Amino acid sequence: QQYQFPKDFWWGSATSATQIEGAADEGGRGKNIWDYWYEIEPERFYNQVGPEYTSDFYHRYQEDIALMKEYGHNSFRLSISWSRLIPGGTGEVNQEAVSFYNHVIDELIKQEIEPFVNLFHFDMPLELQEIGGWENRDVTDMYQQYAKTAFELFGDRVKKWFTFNEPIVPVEGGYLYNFHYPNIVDAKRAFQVAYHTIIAHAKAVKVFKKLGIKDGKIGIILNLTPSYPRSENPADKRAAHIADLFFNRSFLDPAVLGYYPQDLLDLLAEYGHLPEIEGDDAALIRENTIDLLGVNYYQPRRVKAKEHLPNPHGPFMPDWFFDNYEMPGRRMNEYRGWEIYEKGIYDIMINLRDNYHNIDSFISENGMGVQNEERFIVDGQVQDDYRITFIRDHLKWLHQAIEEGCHAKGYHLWTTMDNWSWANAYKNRYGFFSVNLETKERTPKKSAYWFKRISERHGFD
Ligand code: BGP
Repeated sequence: QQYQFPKDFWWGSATSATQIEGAADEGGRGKNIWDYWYEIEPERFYNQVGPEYTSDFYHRYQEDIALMKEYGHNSFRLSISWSRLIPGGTGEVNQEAVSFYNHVIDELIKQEIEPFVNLFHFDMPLELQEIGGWENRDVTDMYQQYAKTAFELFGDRVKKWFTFNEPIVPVEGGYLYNFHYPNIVDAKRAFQVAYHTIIAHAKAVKVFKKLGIKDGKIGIILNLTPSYPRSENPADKRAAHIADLFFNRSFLDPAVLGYYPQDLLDLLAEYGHLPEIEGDDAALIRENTIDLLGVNYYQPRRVKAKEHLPNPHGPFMPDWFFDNYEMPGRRMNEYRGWEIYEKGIYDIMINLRDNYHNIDSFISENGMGVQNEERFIVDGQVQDDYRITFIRDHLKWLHQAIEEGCHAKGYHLWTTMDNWSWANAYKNRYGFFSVNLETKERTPKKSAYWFKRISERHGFD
């Protein structure tokens, strides 16, 4: 066949705890910021549906894992809910949570599906947000303790670990652009949050390496958005470079290379926005780089030089330095409003090969959100040919990257079954399996059958 992938390629899908578990008041789980935000501002959530209303993986994990097996998954990403494992974020470990995650992990292994476990997916325990969240450096120590607890409890069976999913998103959402709690607009605080996230990450990597988990790999999952300039003119290129520094390299460089881009530090220093740094931090970051990078890719960023200069008295924002730009003729996922540009996945991989010592990586999220997907149901099944095309076209570019020597090891779709997604709740459906939200019944979409075939054949024509 034309698109042959390696025999040990990881085929699967990705989820996160808050988006699938449900059982928010069960099993001794503490509250996280999403429970709280929904309590105080339900109108921010699409159709006012909150995080307690999910596909109920907490009770249905056996059925879900059986579906993954049946539809060709050899790997699956989930996250641990910090506030379930350690309610309040620090102190006693919740034994009911230990037992739940043990059952899930054992069931996956029994079905020969490798668990990929992430420690933090946007779900800060409420008590820790109340003492400042990632702005408070003490929280990085509490996170390190949480990570250590998880490694010790599950590291005998879980070999692929991730410290964070898309750590730039809580920075953007919570401290710059108003779509995550605590929805503050303050770049100085945003950069402190970003910086402490890297410190927390490095501390977790350090403890992981110290524990010496047999065959264990530690990584981070980043949403990389290639930043394409409108033109080759220097002002457009500089705008794209700065967007890349803020939104990609602020995490990619320290996590993979062990240091921040000097251009980024210079820029922040020039505007008086460097975060507070402690003496040994540089060594901590340098000595604790990752083994494996998860790449979430949905869409690129198109950038042009700023047309209207910002008000120098207004608050400092990353977009002082660039304007987003809608490329004429771009193709859109009209059901979600995001650009579709499959080659972005290849450009990311080539960049990792050439500038990030060809680190082992995989696509940890890629997918197509669709509003009102019920309209595509025929005879009880979602006919998601658009999703099949989307996945296939991205896989073709990933295949090309592998042919050219990139160390891309797998592909996980976002997501397994349709899930609750932050403020968008159930607006955009992404899953291989649709979920009837009343009865919780799962139904494989057409794409699930297609994916089973390609994972069994390790590729397609
Ligand atoms: C990614 C997140 C996921 C999920 C996905 C889809 O950025 O890691 O948690 O939310 O985006 O997002 P949405 O439902 O807003 O389309």
